[in-house]
Amino acid sequence: MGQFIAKAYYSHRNKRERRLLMLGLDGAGKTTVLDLIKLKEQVQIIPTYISNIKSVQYKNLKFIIWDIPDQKKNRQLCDYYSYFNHGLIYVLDSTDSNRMNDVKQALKIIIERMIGIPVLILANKQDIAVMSVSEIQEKLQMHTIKGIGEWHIQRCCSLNGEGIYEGFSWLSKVLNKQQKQNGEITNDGLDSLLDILNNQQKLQKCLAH
Ligand code: G3D
Ligand code: MG
Repeated sequence: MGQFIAKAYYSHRNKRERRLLMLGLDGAGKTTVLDLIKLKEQVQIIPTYISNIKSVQYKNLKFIIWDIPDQKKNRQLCDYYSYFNHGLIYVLDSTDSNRMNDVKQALKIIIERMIGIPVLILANKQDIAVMSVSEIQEKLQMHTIKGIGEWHIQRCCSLNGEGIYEGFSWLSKVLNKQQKQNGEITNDGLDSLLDILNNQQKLQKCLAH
């Protein structure tokens, strides 16, 4: 089955593909963000049997996004992150000031593992927010994280789409700029993806705990 999945994946691959992780605490709005883009951009779900990996076309880029359900419960999944190393979309709930320390910790852990990765922070639920972007910026202290690359905090509301496209636009610009500087991205890390595909049981076990 692994071979079949890999074949299906290859057929969807193109040169401008970028593999992104989408993280955030439970309830932050990750799935809502992806559903919104899916509706507007006619998403094509990769025919793999891994849940929550979606392919989203955005302008000249194809994003392969892995929406990980609950990072806190799934620390073992960190082993699988390396394939999705072109960018990080971190969704946070702008109404949840009590958990900003958890967010700060989670960002630190992931960014220190993935030095220099561009980070788009979606400050979601701005329709009912209790924190503004400048307050969020103050709480997160992003510049103090070791190995931080380019980052941006985007205010947004994934219920009505406000700010989501501006955020993706920022990320596209950074990724296109990096491509100009570093040349076309090669298929590095493909082995890691195949590992993921071939270790379904192990992955499901991680997700279940
Ligand atoms: P997750 O995938 O990060 O766990 P979800 O989060 O996408 O499932 O969203 C959790 C809840 O937050 C959902 O409500 C969803 O509708 C809501 N939500 C997501 N984005 C926004 C937003 O921008 N504004 C507001 N007001 N709510 C939002 P339910 O009621 O289904 O739990
Ligand atoms: Mg979800």
